[in-house]
Amino acid sequence: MLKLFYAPNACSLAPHIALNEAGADYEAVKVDTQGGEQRSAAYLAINPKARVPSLVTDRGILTEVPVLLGFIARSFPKAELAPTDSYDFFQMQSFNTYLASTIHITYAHIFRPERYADSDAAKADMRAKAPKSLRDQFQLVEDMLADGREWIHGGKYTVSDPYLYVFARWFDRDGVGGMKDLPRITAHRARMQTRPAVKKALEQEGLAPV
Ligand SMILES: N[C@@H](CCC(=O)N[C@@H](CS)C(=O)NCC(=O)O)C(=O)O
Repeated sequence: MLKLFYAPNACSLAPHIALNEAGADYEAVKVDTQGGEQRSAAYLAINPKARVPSLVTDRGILTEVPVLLGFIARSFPKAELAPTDSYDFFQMQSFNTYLASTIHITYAHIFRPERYADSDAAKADMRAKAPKSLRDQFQLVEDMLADGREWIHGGKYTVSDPYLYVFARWFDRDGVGGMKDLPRITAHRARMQTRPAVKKALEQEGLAPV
C-alpha cells in the first residue's frame, strides 16, 4: 500500500488530494514539521532532504511534489488526472515545475528566509521583496485562466489543479500581502473546494476551506 508522509497545509496537500481523486488505497502519515520531526533520524531514513512530502511505494520512496503528482496520475490512469499525450503531459509537468521551482521558492523567501541568508537585514530584504515577485509570478497563472477555462490546462482537471490550490491557499498567510486582484485563481480555489476529494483531504489534515 502507498504511504504518504505529509504536514497539514504544506505542499504535500497536492499529492494528498491527488491520491483521493485517484481513489487510491493509501495510508497518510502526519509529520510534525513545526516540531522538527522532519529532522528526526526516523524521518531522515525515509527522506534525507528533511522535507515533506514523501511517498513510499512498493518499489521505493519518491520525493518532490511534481514527481509524486506525475506518479499518481500515471499509476491510476482510470482517474484521468493527466493527459495521455506525451507533449501535453510534459506541458502539465512544465506548469508543475514552475510552481515548484519558482512560486514555492518565492514563498520560502517569506516563510523560511533562514534557508537563504543569515543576517536579519538580508532576511528582512527577502521578505520585503518576495510579495511583489510572487504577485508577478501569479499573474502568469491568472493569464492562463483568462479564456474562462475551468481547470488550469483547459476543460479537464489534472494534478496541476490541486498543486495550484495549495499555493492559492497560502495567499492570506502572514507576510504574503494577500495577493489581491487575482479573481480567476481565487475562483479556481473556490471550485477546488467543491470537489469531494479536496473536502476529504482538508478533513484528513484538519484544515478549513479558505
Ligand atoms: N522541492 C520540494 C519542496 C518540499 C518542501 O519544501 N516541503 C516543505 C513543506 S511545503 C517542508 O517540508 N518544510 C519543512 C522544512 O523546511 O523544514 C518538493 O517539491 O517536494
